[in-house]
Amino acid sequence: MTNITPTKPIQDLLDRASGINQSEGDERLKTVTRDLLEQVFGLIERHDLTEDEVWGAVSFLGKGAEEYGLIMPGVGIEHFMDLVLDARDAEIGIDGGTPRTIEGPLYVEGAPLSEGSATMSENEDEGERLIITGVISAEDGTPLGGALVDIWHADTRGFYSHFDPTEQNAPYNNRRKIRVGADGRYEVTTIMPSGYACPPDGSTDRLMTALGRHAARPAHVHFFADAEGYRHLTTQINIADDPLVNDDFAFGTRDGLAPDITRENGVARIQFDLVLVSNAKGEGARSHRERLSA
Ligand code: MBD
Ligand code: FE
Repeated sequence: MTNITPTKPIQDLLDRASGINQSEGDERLKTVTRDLLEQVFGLIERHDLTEDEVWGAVSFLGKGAEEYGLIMPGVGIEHFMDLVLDARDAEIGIDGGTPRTIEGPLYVEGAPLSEGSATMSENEDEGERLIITGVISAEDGTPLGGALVDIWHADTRGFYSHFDPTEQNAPYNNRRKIRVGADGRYEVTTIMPSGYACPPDGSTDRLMTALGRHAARPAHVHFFADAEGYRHLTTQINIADDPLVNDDFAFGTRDGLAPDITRENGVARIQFDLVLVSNAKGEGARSHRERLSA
């Protein structure tokens, strides 16, 4: 193992490469870039990486860039970010509310909005009928009238509208926004989703296979929730009886996010209440990541 990274010529190279000694440019970007490069230099030395390994990685990451939205959750970075946000919240005395969990890459802006309740599935899908109900409230239980929930999930084959390789999903199928009334209550009638599997032989699938892992998620339903004066919440519920419920390739399952399912007359029901935290101690806005808008 070589160890030239700490030497003066390499430290100078890092300064020059990151623009750290230039007066122009963005200070924070320079600082982070310098550190990133130093980590990469260190990595190359620590593991005696060969030229072929370095270029192989670059070419994988280049091709994988198209699937970065799947690779990020797959390698746990998106879940790690949730844990970091939790820790930052704890530092400013915020620890309540419904737990956050990963957004994933398959949200689409602009779903139809309705008041109080919605039917989510437009396609003829021979699945199990599923009704999800709940109340959006503050930590003290006060219903948050006027709050907005934005809900999205896959179909019975695990495909999402706008990302369906078979193009059988109508636009915004299984995507709805609901504005709740004074009682804070929402209700959606939909069809039980299936779990998601990464596109076969795509970068993420290949990476997971190379790591000896699988590339699938348990069935789940995504939620955004927002109310005036409250922190944004990004979360999901997992379908509790899915065999992968505790083996999600994206690490999205958290305590409190796999509610009980009751079944009667061929209809599955899930109650999922969302508790939002006041923004008095911190804004807690939704991330500004790139999102598809159809
Ligand atoms: C999904 O549906 C998803 O929610 C995540 C996080 C990753 C891949 C597919
Ligand atoms: Fe998903």
